[in-house]
Amino acid sequence: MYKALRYTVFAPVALSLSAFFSPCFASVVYDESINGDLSTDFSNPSSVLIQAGSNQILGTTGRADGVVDRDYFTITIPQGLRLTRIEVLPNTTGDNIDTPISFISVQTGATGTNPSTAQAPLAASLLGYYLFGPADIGQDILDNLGQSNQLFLPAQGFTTPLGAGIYTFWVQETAVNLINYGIDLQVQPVPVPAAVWLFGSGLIGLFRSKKSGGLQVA
Ligand SMILES: [Ca+2]
Ligand SMILES: [Ca+2]
Repeated sequence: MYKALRYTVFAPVALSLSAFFSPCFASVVYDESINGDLSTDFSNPSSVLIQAGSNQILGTTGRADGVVDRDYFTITIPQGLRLTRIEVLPNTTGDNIDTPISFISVQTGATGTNPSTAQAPLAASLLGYYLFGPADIGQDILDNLGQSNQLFLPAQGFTTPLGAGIYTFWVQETAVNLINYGIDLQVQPVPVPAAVWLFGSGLIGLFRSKKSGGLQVA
């Protein structure tokens, strides 16, 4: 009985506790200066492997020799995890010639939307989009993406966090030069329901009582 309980009750409790108390170490999962340019093809995004905790993506976008470098990548959030925050990293420069903001979007599925699609249906195909830049460094923009259903060209919108599933991101800057960007996709375990916590706490107390010669399990 205790062996089964260890996996059904104690394991998720321990997972949640470790996630709560563990320090948040930065972890770079994709660096274009090392791993190469993220796919510029909306129909074939790069796959980026993510895990619980920090998932930093560092890249460049903008124009190189007059050609826009779009960056598309797909992540898979497994069952039991969820995307809670997207933090803009200090390397983000934005367009330092004009308005210092760049485009980012997220949508469901493993492919992006053809960027030549008319603006309204393009926006409607996205879960959310946002214009980010140096002013957002250290800030969470996942909630901004989620609120883009309120914009003039509305996306679908969503409430944070984003649960298990396959998602494709698109990052783009149309500046005449290349700019740097960095985002940290922060993934956390889905919290254990309160009822399971109470059940687990009760069993732990029961187990201690039994070991001390107190209350016996029938
Ligand atoms: Ca690219
Ligand atoms: Ca790039």
